[in-house]
Amino acid sequence: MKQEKIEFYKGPAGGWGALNSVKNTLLRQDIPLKGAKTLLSANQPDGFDCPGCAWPDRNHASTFEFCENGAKAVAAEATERRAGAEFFAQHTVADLQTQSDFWLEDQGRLTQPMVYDAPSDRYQPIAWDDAFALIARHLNALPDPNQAIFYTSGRASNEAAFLYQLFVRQYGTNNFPDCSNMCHEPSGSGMRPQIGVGKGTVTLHDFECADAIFIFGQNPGTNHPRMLAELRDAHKRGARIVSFNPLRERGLERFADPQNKMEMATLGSSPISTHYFQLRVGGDFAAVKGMMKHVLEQEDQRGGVLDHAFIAEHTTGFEALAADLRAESWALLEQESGLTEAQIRAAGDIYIGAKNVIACWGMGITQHKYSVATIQAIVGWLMMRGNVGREGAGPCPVRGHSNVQGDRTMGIWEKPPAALLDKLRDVFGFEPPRKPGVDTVEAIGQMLAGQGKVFFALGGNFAAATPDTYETWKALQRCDLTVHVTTKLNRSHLVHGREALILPCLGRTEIDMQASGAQGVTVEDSMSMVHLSMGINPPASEQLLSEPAIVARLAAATLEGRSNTPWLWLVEDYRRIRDLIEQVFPDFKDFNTRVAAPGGFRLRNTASERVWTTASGKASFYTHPVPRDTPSHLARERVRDTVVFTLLTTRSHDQYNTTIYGMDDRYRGVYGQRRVVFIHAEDIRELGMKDGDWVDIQTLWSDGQERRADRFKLVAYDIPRGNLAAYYPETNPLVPLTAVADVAGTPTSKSIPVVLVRHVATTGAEAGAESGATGAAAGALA
Ligand SMILES: Nc1nc2c(c(=O)[nH]1)N[C@H]1C(S)=C(S)[C@@H](COP(=O)(O)OP(=O)(O)OC[C@H]3O[C@@H](n4cnc5c(=O)[nH]c(N)nc54)[C@H](O)[C@@H]3O)O[C@H]1N2
Ligand SMILES: Nc1nc2c(c(=O)[nH]1)N[C@H]1C(S)=C(S)[C@@H](COP(=O)(O)OP(=O)(O)OC[C@H]3O[C@@H](n4cnc5c(=O)[nH]c(N)nc54)[C@H](O)[C@@H]3O)O[C@H]1N2
Ligand SMILES: [Mo]
Repeated sequence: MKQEKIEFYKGPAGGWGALNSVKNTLLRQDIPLKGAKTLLSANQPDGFDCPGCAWPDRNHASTFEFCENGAKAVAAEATERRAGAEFFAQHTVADLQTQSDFWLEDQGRLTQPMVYDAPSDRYQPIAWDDAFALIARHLNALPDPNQAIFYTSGRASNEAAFLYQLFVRQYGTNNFPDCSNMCHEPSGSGMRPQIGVGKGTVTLHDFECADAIFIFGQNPGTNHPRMLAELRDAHKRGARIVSFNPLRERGLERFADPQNKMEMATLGSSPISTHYFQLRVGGDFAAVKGMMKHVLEQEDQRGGVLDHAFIAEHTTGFEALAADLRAESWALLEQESGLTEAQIRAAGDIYIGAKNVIACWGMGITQHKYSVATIQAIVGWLMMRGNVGREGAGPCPVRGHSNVQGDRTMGIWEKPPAALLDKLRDVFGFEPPRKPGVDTVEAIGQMLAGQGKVFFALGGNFAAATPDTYETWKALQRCDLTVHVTTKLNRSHLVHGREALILPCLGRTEIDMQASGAQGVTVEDSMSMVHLSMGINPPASEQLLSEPAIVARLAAATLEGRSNTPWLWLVEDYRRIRDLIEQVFPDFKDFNTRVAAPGGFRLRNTASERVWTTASGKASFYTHPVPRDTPSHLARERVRDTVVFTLLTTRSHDQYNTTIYGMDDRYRGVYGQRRVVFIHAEDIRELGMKDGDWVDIQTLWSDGQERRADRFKLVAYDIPRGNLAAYYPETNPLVPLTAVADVAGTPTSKSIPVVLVRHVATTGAEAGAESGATGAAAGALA
């Protein structure tokens, strides 16, 4: 294992550091040559869509767009390593539970379907048909289809997702928790009633025309590296790039483009942010409200600031908002945002000085109790100067998983609109269930209550990604059957129901051969561009099935004699699935033809045309009070005679959600370790501790239940006082199931009230726990 160290990173984001890191990743996966070929195909006209993030690429036609973390995502899938039947014969599940999340995925690609055998506590091979029969038997034995839960992770293609929702609704439930519930759900919940669409309205072209780009709570250098090139270009044009983030993220500061020979040769780099506001965790609502107040005051003083024509013609609610803003106190806004009035006014002046403004946001905005209100404030702030539905301007929630937006478009939605259900009824001739289903957090509650009997996951890592880890594990273990469609071994396969299946599938980089030939699938990126993705590598094993094939065969087995959908015929040629998608969703008119064009096509986005499909037919300004009961508010108060901190959980540079690629977080200067907690130097002193000391983190929550994550190293960091940051998923045991965003139900993983206690070493073998993630705690359950 690499040496642990903490060392300030002097380089820019990207640059040689990125190239070096990719080289090491390929070597680790034993794939120097094939890896390189695979990488060249990502986001190319005839290649596959990068399984990394949902940031769009330029027409799928540019020269090779290098992206370090995209390369890591591809390499993880194209690895030469395999975890087949022999691997499972060698290890009991109890054995595997003691391994780290990093180790589990590092065993390589799964090669054949496996079923859990209780007497030997091992997974054993099972034939595909037997696996489908087993699931069908369980599903058909349930007294109520709502006792089955169907999770989706956002890598699933449109074709897989469409078939899946159709199957599950024919089976009889809307129980569709998905990763989006933990991610951008508040963006949809906030914007849909407000402007009629739950997606961003901007395109890459708008980025070329923006005069100011505000980035709230997002770390593109790690999570959407291709966005940096866009920001760098905007900066060069003279656009203002304004970041709001409690941490000083390297990718928001400087960037060297690995594509730029000059920058690489001279070790040059370009600045990204022109302004950086280091607000406190959860302070965005107050900061945005402050900017709105400033805009209004400027209008009152000198006029010509608001877009009166837009407000009059297109919106409702402005008068109420204006009255509320006028009455708002600067003292409260300062206290809650952690910024000074002068700083907020300065940010407001940048906004006023820019003709076209884009607002981007990520998990730093969505994973809070007041996320929906904050998003509605951001959109309202944009609307004050007509920055919605106009070239160069608009809201841009930057999605995570590469097809999470498409999955929702396809109907992976636990609260489906009646219009979607009516359409499914008309096209497929069945009566879809009308009762809303459960989201991710509700699903855990349902399983805990013994009312969730079958848990099926199309991808993802439910056991590690969700909050309140040990409660979630109990929930999964109460099921009669847990099933995971997956590419690699992960925690969720080891925390299983009475019976359990692992169903290995093709990855997006692989050739998907069906009766009519090699198939492409479609995905929708963060800017509503829909395009084809064709795998180019031979499958990791001959026994893998594609996700659409798995869903179709499961549907045929479960609904035998009850469904008139020709499941098996559909997967012979995915164009047939796309024809059905077109029948259900009019926006996909001429789907097969349009998606064949290079770069695909953009789905209609009514808000970007200033057509408001809302209840009032207009866009709405909402008035929300500044929250006073956030953990930040508690911060720096003393409870049990110690300081209460607000903990945010985030991603390191070497991970993809629960998939840990390595133990470094280069841009934050952390090497060879993950159990660190970033903290202000003065706070360390106040605790009577020193940099590098070990602490246990404990949650303060009203239910009095103990929640803790032990043995984290204090790292003095440039972070506001009273705030802490640590990596997910290690910190998920700290997030209470009941800590969710208003309206959206998203776990508040960016604001957990915690206290720090000095760690007392108990065993000499603790170093083993260092290797990452929830693995170390697995024993706690047994
Ligand atoms: N390489 C890689 N790429 C990924 C992923 C990955 O894990 N690895 N995950 C994918 C997924 S599913 C998603 S959703 C996205 C996630 O991408 P991001 O949205 O960037 O998610 P996080 O890493 O959680 O980082 C959130 C940022 O918000 C800041 N922040 C935290 N709290 C606050 C706050 O209260 N206010 C403000 N203003 N900022 C705050 C943090 O300091 C951090 O910079 O990335 C996607 N792309
Ligand atoms: N504390 C805390 N918790 C969080 C977050 C946070 O910031 N803080 N972020 C939340 C967010 S934004 C998200 S999106 C969720 C992520 O939640 P999930 O989407 O459930 O988790 P992932 O880690 O992305 O899933 C990784 C697994 O997907 C499987 N996989 C990979 N590729 C494929 C494929 O092509 N097909 C199939 N079937 N399986 C595949 C692999 O087995 C891999 O182990 O986590 C959430 N949880
Ligand atoms: Mo996400």
